[in-house]
Amino acid sequence: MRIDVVSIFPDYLAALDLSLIGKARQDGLLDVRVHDLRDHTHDRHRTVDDTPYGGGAGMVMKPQPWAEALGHVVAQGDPSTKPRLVVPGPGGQPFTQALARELAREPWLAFACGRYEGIDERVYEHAREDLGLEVSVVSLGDYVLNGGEVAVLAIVEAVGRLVPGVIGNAESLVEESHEDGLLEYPIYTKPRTWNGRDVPEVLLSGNHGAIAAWRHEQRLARTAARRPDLLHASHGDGDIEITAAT
Ligand code: 6GU
Repeated sequence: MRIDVVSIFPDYLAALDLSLIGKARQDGLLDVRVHDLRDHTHDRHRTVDDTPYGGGAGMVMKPQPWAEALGHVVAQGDPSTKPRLVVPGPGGQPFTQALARELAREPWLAFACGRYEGIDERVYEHAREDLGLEVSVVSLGDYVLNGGEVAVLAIVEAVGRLVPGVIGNAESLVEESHEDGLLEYPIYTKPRTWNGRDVPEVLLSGNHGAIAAWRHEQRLARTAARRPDLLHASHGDGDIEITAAT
């Protein structure tokens, strides 16, 4: 998968050299390219923002550097392929495991990191109508970050680990929180007694049926306590509502 990221703080994305994603880049599974938006300005001050029409607090990112940067990214691919453009922002659709799976199937993603109050709306229209890109505005949750960079780190990590080959043991991907609508069960390792606390007896029993039943109960209890909203969420894409608790 190819991933382009445009930002005024390219150093923020240095973390993509590390850990699993860094390894996947070394292995040639992910081709990540980070671009400095200011390389597409032409004034002495390398200006990327200006005051909002209609008034209001904060600054708005100017359309011209964005149009040029996106044109530069698109021009790097062959004419038949285009990236899906992901713009992180608190006003976007929620980023979920389902969306991560969807994005992991794309051959090419481009991320536009906004700062300040956001990017001039005409950039989105330009990307869709003139460049022919599918544009998705994506939010990590109901709180405000200062810019899209931290969100891109999260999204690329969540998506990158779903790209075939990035995680050696594909089985570890299925037994995870949010893969089937319930949170994960509690886990333990050696020693059997630590700090006066014992590992739950059932896990030492060797009774795989009992262990599976205990883990399922734990998942339900934990989901009810921490994320009751998940217990009544509909799953899948059909018209039948399946309740996770059943
Ligand atoms: Cl994706 N971006 C910004 N700037 N703030 C956020 C967010 C994203 N998700 C939640 N808050």
